[in-house]
Amino acid sequence: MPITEVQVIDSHTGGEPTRVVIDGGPDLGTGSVAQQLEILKQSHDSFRRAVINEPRGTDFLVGALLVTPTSKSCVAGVIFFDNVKFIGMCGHGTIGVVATLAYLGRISCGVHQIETPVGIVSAELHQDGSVSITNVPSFRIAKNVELLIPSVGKIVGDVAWGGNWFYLVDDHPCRLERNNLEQLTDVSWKIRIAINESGFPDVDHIILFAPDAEELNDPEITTKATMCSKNFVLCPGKAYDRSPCGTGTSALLACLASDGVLSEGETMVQKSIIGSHFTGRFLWENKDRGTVIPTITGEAYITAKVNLVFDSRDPFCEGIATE
Ligand code: PYC
Repeated sequence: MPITEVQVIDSHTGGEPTRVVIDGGPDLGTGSVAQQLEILKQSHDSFRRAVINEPRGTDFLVGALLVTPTSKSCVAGVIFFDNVKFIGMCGHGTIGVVATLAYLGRISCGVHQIETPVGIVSAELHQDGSVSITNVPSFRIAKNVELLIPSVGKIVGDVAWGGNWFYLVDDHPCRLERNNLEQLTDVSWKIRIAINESGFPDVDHIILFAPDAEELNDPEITTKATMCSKNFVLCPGKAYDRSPCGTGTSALLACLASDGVLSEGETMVQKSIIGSHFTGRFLWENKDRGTVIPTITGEAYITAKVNLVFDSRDPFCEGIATE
C-alpha cells in the first residue's frame, strides 16, 4: 500500500501557527534556496497543498520546509508557503523555525543565519526563549496611494516591502477589534482587489492599523517602547494573521522611518488583532533610499510533533484545494 510520511513540528507565534517540515520533503537539488523554491513551485505544488490544506491543515497555517542552505554561514534554509502560494519570507514563521530548531537541539542561544528565497535573515535566540529576527531590507515604494473601495469610499495607504508586499492603511472606517473580523476581512479583501487593479499586482497582504491608545497608557509598554500600533493583517489566501505579522511590521517600520515618526533604534510595539505582541526597531540601510533593516522580536511555542501520513488511496490525499 503506497503510504508516505512527512515529519512536522507545529508551533505558534503570537497565536499564528507554523508547520515546520523537518523530514520527508521532495528532493530539490543543491541550488540556492531561491532555486530550490523554483523546483518546488514547478514540480511539487501538490506537496504544499497536501501539507497545508484541510484535512491536515487549515487556511491560516503557514508551512516552512527546511532545506539545505547554500551559504555555509546558515544553520538552515527555509521555504515558506500558505494555503494558496509560496511566500518570500515570514516573520512569525522564522520565529517558529528558530523555536523548532532549538526544540530539536540543533541550535542554542545566540545569533543564527537562515537562508530564505528573498535573502539571508539572522535570528537571535535569547535566554528567555524569545527570538529577534533581523529581516531583509525593507522599504516603501509608494506613499498615499488612493483607492475607491465599493461601499467603503476613499482609502489612502502606502505600498511597502518587508519580505512580502503590503498595502498599509491607517485611515479606514473599521473597528480594530476581534469581534469585528467579518467586516475587517470583507473590507481588506475589497482593498486587496482594488490595489491589485491599480498598478500593484504583487501586493498580496493588506494591513489595517491604528495607534493603540490603550497600550500607550500601560506603563509596562511605555517604558520599553515609544509607540504602539494595533493591526489586522489579511494574508494572500484571505485568512487573517493571528500574529502581528513580522514582514508586515517590517514594512510598517520602513514607512515610519521614512516619515520620521520613529527614529533609528527606537522601539515600537505592534499588537495583533488577537492581542499578541511583537516589538520592532530598525537601523538605516540607506537613508537616502529609505531602506531599513528591521529587527522584530517575538515568542513561539511548540504545539505538536507529528508524522503526516499520505495514503495514495485517499481521494483528498493532496488536500482540499482552496477555491
Ligand atoms: O509574520 O511575516 C509574517 C507573516 C506573513 C504571513 C503570515 N505571517
